[in-house]
Amino acid sequence: MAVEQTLSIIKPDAVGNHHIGAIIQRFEESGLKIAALKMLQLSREQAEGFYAEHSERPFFTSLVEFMISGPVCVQVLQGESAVARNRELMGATNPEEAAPGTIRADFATAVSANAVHGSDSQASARREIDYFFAADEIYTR
Ligand code: DAT
Ligand code: MG
Repeated sequence: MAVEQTLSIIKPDAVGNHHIGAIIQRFEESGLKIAALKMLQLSREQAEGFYAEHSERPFFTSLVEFMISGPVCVQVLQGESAVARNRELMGATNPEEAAPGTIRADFATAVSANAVHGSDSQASARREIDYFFAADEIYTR
């Protein structure tokens, strides 16, 4: 096992439903450290660039509209196997398929409004962290 960093986003539905604190608590209680944290309103261009890998998918336009529908909370999580552990905490993309006790099972309302994003590999984590944070905004101690 190795210490990794991963990018997490609390999406506009969960921010709007006042779940920021409950979600961050799950990260911290699982041993994932918050190494960076910011709240921001994504521009359309930022959201399209972030989800560029999905640009040909039928849900791309609605995904971008959703991601810019309100502010998001973006954080870098750090810890042993952080990428996989965050995905476990999140649960399946579709909340109807998410295991009980996962963030998406408890806070998501639809596949299109599923409360959180998490990087799916160490390579995408590096790209996604760099997309939102400068090196001096990340506290690795
Ligand atoms: P994940 O967020 O679990 O990594 P993904 O990368 O496959 O899932 O898709 C990115 C986001 O796109 C997902 O969180 C919600 C949206 N999405 C995925 N599949 C969808 C679908 N069938 N209908 C509507 N939105 C979808
Ligand atoms: Mg994904």
